[in-house]
Amino acid sequence: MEEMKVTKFPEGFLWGSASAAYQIEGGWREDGKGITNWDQFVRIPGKTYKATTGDVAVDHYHRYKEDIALMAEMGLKTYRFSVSWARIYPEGRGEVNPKGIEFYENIIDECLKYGIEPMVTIYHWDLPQALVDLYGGWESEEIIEDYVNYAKTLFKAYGSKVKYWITFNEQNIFTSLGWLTAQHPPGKFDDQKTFYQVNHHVFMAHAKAVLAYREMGGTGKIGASFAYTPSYALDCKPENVMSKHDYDELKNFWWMDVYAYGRYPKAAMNYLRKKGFAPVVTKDDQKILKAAAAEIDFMGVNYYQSCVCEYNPMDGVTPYGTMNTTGVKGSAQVLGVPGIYKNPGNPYLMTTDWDWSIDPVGLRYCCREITSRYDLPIIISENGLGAFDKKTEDHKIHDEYRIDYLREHLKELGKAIEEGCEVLAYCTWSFTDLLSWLNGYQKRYGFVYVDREEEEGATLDRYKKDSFYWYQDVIKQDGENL
Ligand code: BGP
Repeated sequence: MEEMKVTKFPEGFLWGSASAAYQIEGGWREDGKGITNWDQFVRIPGKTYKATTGDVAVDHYHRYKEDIALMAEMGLKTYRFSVSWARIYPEGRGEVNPKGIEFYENIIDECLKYGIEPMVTIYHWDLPQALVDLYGGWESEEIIEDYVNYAKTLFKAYGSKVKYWITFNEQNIFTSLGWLTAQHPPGKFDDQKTFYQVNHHVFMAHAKAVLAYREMGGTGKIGASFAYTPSYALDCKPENVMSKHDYDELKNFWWMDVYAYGRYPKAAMNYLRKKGFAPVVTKDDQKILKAAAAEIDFMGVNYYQSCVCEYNPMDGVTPYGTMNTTGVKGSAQVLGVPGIYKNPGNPYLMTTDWDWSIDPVGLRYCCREITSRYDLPIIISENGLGAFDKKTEDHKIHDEYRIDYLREHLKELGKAIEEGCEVLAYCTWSFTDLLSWLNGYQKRYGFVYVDREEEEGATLDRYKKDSFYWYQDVIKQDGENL
């Protein structure tokens, strides 16, 4: 298609940034908060980089005013954050903890004070451990009711102030790492049958929460955030093109089709039936998924990288191998599913120190695919660069690589908008530096540097990086200076 010039982003475009409770808050046992699955998991030796935990994180629990003041100084239009279920319901169900309700109320009010639109993620991976002990967490369909009850509590408490709701963050990631690769709680390995059933429970929880929101009169926007890794066929060899198609059905449309259409992709479902991994889906479930799909207002996209698909023979690579959690470039392995696809590197793209490909066009591809396949508005709920940042002696952080990364992605997003995609918001990951689940504190994403290492004890002071001033200017000029 003809090259388009990036013009102004739409009126009211939400320039934003994002975080998640476990990764920033700390205060892990304060004010009645219950223990979560992550509080337990990080204590298992070898699970996280240098045994890092979110016990203190970047102490946002006590410094939220300072952090939100920095957002206001930057001119942020929206701040996406998550609520920790265990602060609201320490046991996952039962008695509400008023201190938990109050904490997020304060955050929301603080945002509104500066004209920053709060965007709330209801579930960003930290689950009350009590529900795991009680019935196995997401493995039991009992959790659907508890999740919906928790979501309704948030709608009731904050519904008049919050207009953007994200039911789940990256369902595809937390379930894959939880039940296939054992890297997230509950640390199960290659349990495909449970993986698909767990996903079905999450879909039902999402759908019932969306319907509950509408029943309660919610007039804001609601949807889920999907970790979208778009794919390119290695070349025009037909079996490689088919491997891309299979990849998309199994790794992308499996989630997005359910959110947007309320049904699973057919070929993928047939494949899983043959394998004996397909979830149990009742007629009633189908109705509920369809009803909820008609009610979602956007597709949330977390975009970091694209991938390449090549046919993978039956004796080829498996989905399990070393992941780069150290920042030592080149330590990740090529993975795939025998008989279907594998994901070799892309020779046309550079990679980050954690071996993630850097592909601004991939972001545009995501938007175009969603627009043509689902015709839904889009919220880019995460996009950013994890890097080693260095603070100079005079407290400056010259992260021009992050500016380059974000600028190039925003240019492509601008083109997608020009081409007809309706994009409501763009949230960078992340505002302050924070804990990377498996990669410790050394993998930094923020506009604001936080003085802390893997070990506790540093000042936790905040310093604005060069990218802070750059994004401030982008917002001021509504993207015209990109
Ligand atoms: C997404 C998560 C975020 C964040 C981000 C960066 O998958 O939603 O919580 O962690 O990825 O990933 P990482 O910290 O692994 O670099």
